[in-house]
Amino acid sequence: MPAMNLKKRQVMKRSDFLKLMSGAAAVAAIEPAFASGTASSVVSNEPVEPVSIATWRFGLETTKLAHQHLLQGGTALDATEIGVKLCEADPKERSVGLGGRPDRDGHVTLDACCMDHLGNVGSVAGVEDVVHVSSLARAVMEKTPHVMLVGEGARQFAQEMGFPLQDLLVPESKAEWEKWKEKSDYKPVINIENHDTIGQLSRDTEGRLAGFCTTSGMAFKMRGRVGDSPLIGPGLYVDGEVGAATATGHGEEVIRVVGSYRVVAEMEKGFSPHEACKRAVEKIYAFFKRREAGIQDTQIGFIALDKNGRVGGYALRPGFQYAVVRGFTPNAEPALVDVEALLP
Ligand code: SD4
Repeated sequence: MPAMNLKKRQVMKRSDFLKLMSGAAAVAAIEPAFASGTASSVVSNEPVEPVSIATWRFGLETTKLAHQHLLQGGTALDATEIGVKLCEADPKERSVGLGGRPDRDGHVTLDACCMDHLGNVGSVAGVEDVVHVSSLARAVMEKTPHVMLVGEGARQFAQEMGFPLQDLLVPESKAEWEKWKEKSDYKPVINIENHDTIGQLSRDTEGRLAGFCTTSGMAFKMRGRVGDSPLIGPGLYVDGEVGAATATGHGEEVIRVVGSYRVVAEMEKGFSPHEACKRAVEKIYAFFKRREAGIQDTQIGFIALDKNGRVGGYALRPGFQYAVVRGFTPNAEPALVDVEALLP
């Protein structure tokens, strides 16, 4: 990282930072990293300001949890995984993990991926019976020679890795599906049906970036349909030397422009996270116009975090929000940000 960027960074003395840590275990957890200076892109011993950002209102809880972990010296990858798992385990969140809405045949199938600052990636798609598909994606990344497993093979891998298997269809989602079957009308409802994918990005105290994206995808999708969320490039992208981005909304449109990668590429050109997200949304809109496709049922939102800790977001339509928390204050409360939109 150029020295100039370091000056801009909000830093605190290492001794002060360690005082914030609770006990020897926490100190031990961060001490080796400070001592060895293993993070390739960090040239200072000062801790970097930790930041976590996540899509939608439930990000208030997931970023808070991640931030607490970051303050204890946790890695961006661990902290982000801990955050999104909270959402996956909540049966009231109807588009992520347990309680996710099923496909048109009544099967809940989950998609997830993760990426770290070094370019390690893992992904799973169309997985049944596994709540924590984020952790399964990470297991693909860390324990296999591959980067993506799908369907029955991913479920089998989960079983081999000791992930508990359980039915993910909760009565409320089943009832919604049965009601939907009366008409079988596939029509996403902006900011209601499509609002629950969680994409979360974090920067840890060594300046490392990581991200996760996890979802049950579009409600009542065709069996076998895969959206953007498990795809490295469209749903999530992290470049440890530039920044990270993730997407929510209508996956088919995000895939078309390789959305999250596009956001990171725009940041690499020098655009702020906000501007980079805006440019990706504008590209999606341009593709709609080019194809003369109907846009009325579509919502897309991007969030981004750059290497210097700046954050931003942008959406196709109003209603998208993200949660963000930063700094060295223990138990800091995340803020909820209403995102600017391209269309009224
Ligand atoms: C998908 N992008 O499967 C997901 C859905 C989503 O907020 O993000 N909903 O297309």
